[in-house]
Amino acid sequence: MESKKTSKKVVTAKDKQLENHTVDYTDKPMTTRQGLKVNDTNNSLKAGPRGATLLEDFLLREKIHNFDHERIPERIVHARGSGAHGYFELYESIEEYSKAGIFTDTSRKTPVFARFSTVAGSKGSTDLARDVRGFAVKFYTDEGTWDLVGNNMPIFFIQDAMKFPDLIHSVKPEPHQEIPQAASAHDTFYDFVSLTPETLHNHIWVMSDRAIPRSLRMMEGFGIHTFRLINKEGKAHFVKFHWKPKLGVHSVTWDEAVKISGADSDFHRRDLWNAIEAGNYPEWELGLQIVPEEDEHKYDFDLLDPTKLIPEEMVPVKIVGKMVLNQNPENFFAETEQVAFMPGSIVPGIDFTNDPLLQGRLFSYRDTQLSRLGSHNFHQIPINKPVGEARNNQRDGHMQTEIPKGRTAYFPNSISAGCPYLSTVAEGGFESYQERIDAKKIRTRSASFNDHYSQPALFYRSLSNWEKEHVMSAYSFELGKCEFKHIKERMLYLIGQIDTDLADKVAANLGMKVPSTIQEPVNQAIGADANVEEQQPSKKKIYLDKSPKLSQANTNFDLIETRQIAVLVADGFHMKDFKTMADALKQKGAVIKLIAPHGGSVTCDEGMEHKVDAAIMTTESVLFDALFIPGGKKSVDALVSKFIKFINETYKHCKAIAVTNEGKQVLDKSEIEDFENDAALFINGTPDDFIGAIAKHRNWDRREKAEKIPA
Ligand code: HDE
Repeated sequence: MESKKTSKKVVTAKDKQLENHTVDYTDKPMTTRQGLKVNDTNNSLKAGPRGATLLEDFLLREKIHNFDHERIPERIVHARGSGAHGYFELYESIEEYSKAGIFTDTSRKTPVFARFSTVAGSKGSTDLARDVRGFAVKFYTDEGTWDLVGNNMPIFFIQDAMKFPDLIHSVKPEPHQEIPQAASAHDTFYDFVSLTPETLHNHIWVMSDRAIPRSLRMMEGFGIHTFRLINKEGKAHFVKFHWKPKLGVHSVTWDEAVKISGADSDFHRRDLWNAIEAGNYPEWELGLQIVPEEDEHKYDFDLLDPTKLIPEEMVPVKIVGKMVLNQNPENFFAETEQVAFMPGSIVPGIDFTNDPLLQGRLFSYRDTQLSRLGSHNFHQIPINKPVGEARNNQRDGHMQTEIPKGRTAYFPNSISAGCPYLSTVAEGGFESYQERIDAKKIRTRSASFNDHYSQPALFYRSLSNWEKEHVMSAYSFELGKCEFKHIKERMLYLIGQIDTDLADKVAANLGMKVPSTIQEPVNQAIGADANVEEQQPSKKKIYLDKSPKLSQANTNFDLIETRQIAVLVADGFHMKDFKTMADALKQKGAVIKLIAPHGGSVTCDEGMEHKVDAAIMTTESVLFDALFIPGGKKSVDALVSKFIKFINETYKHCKAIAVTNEGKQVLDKSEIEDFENDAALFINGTPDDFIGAIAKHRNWDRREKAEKIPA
């Protein structure tokens, strides 16, 4: 991972462009919006000190008028998000597949802006909702802007854009009472899901740990749809896009998610911001799954069906480059809020397929910007501007900020010598891929889209035991929050189609039985005249026993960079113990936080003062990855009474714990019983042991004992 210490910050063409739009008020007098210097912004103009305010007060009117209009509509989905700038660089040219500059020119550092988001919640909702995460990247390429607007899960809930409003209406707060916020655990969502079995695959991912990431920097990203890459000869290959995080894919437990939502609902936003400010720039590698056009029908699933992934064991992911996020936005609203992603923004060398979900998205994103940003000139907002100039005859409208020269705004023209002029394909003009089409116009769903059970079952089979347990608990929690028995029954039936053992366990938690059949056809997501029998989900197939790449148990476990280590200290803590451990952790890039019974500072046994990062009353164990308690009798005595919950919880969430010397006495007072046989609990252990356990993220072998801890 690059860091400020080892690398110079890369300044991209987009950085320079944004600088021209950035305003800095340092050492400057306040003015009105018209540039008039202001001498009082605290008192309105009145008829006498206690008299009525005068209509004449243009200063009051301007200030209040602006305030009245500060808000814009939040995104209908993905309202809650956090963004950052950075760049993308290519490792080696893949010109045999794509002619895009971004995929052929290894000397470029293409500027990017990435925005990560939850889907269902409002702008101010918690970061830790159980939800899909958006993973949208805007590449400001020399040939125009390319937006790869993906998610942190490789598949989607529905197969056709026509169903998107239904899906979103079902998961959003119920319309009569606007409850619940940022949560799928309610009846309308499960009513829809249980009647629409194509949702099952994405849904089981949402029940998995993927839906509660430890950090936005520790999740994968996926373009989901099958796209096309086009080379210079016009030859196409199908492609699926993957983002692989350097730090691996890691999650928190549901119990932590619930508590983090209370302790710091900006947890992910803060984590991304802090990492970048500290120079720990997050990185993802871009990978491609490439399928020759000739192989389109070779698979047991349809490549155009967005509810299906291509297992990496069938088509490996070819890593082609990396994205580094190295700069926080200057202003949240101007950049993160106003950024407008559109899957329709592509560049020569990349093209669409007929995936019916993708096709619908091509319309929606441009359209929604109008109600969000208020003008079709939204591409002129600095964050949305391409790095090259945008030049055409599209004119006027609200908030035109450019002054196009000349007397023509049409094409063809002779008055302006045909400018702006067209480019041939050889000159970089965009040409759509010439796909051969020979079909009847028809409103239906392809029968090749009918397999809704095989891939959720593959996903579940591929998980480790601890992941499976989390999935089972998530289903139980979510369905336990539903009121309608018939909805829960339908869901149990469908879960049973994925895995009978899973369904039985969830049913037991609900105090119900898995029905052997259900009355109504489970697929209402078809037309009134459709052949219901033909369109029922097809039987589960097993074309791959397991796909190990789908399990987080097989992610990277070798880094502890940016991991947050809570060190519990009070006056008199043992400096030598502390320094040995802290130096080793810092050397590996971990972040040390001193947590004390009070704020201010504490004095170690060598008489030095140390600034406290957080007092116990302002923090919680769930905000940290691991815990260290150095020795020092006086310190430990002061900790014992105040930190028991912190320690119990750290243990309960299966995190690494190290104590040295008298530090053990704090553990003795906790609910932890078995110190000896725990691979992530160290009494006077070496820093290397502790570091190894932190890198493993969690000691899931502890989970049975951990569950008994009352925290
Ligand atoms: Fe989106 N989606 N979506 N979506 N989506 C939006 O566009 C939509 C879908 C995704 O950080 C909206 O600017 C339709 C799949 C992300 O600004 C809207 C359909 C995937 C973001 C919209 C889908 C996504 C959005 C709302 C079904 C993963 C946040 C605000 C046809 C591949 C981008 C906006 C950001 C945002 C529509 C399905 C990802 C309304 C109609 C599949 C990451 O246009």
